[in-house]
Amino acid sequence: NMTWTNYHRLSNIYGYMSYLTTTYPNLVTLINIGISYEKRPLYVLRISNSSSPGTNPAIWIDGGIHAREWISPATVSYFIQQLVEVPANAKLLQNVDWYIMPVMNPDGYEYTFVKDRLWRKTRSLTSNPSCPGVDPNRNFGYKWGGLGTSTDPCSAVFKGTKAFSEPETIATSNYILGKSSQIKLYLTFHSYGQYALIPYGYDVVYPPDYNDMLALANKAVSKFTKYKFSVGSTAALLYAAAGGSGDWAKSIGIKYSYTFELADTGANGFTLPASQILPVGQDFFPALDVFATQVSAAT
Ligand code: 0X9
Ligand code: ZN
Repeated sequence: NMTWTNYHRLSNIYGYMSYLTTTYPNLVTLINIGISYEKRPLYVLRISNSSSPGTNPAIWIDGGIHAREWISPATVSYFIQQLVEVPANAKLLQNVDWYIMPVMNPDGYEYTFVKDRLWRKTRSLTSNPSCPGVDPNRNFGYKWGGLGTSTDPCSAVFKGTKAFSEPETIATSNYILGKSSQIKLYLTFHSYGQYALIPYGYDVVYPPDYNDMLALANKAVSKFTKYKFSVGSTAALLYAAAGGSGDWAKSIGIKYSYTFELADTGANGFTLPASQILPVGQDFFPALDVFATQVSAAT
């Protein structure tokens, strides 16, 4: 019941995750890590061929932080399909566990189907009843409230009332923290612009191991044949924005943390035609091999 020729409602994506769990019980585990503001479950899929899952070095992937960026959940669920259902890709599971959350902001995602295609934020009540929602990518707890954030609930980059005010961001961060010694690499998928963004984004500040992070990102994007990505420091290449998940992942000690802005570069923007889901997914997938190789070599 899953395809990559159309964008799917949340129930379809969750249905596919639960189908995989039933069909491949030795490979796939569905983990409910919490509940959204509107009481939808927050699901992570663990893919592991290990007899004791949780012991291999791991890669975390999330999508759907921003509701309108539909290519993100579509691409992340394509990765799931490739990792689980294509036997030729089993080598990517060798000594690596994968934790994949296709839709971090399910309330916002559903809202883009039923009410407002260009909604970005969560759907929580704010101090202004006519302006719901917090920008989840301004709500993570590292340099929260700094540059590129707003205190105005009506803003698209409203930071919330405190770091991790949102059930979606606190559940995600708590889950990742619980696995932080296992998770060696953090990938978060957004659109659009075709960027591979390296921390930090809160300001033009480079981590001490920036060059390691840059080298791996360059190796990954060198696999792409169709879409050309720009690689660099978030704040230098894009703009300064504090409270992003990529900065937070780096701050808790995950050495490799990347924010990918998928296709396109603006022709369609957030409303990328569904005919590009497969091209985007297929072009990106070989980069996951680069990341898996890096993570498994480090141990
Ligand atoms: O502004 C954002 O949250 C991201 N761009 S988007 O168009 N998808 O909204 C970029 C986030 C970059 N990362 C950090 N600022 N840490
Ligand atoms: Zn985004």
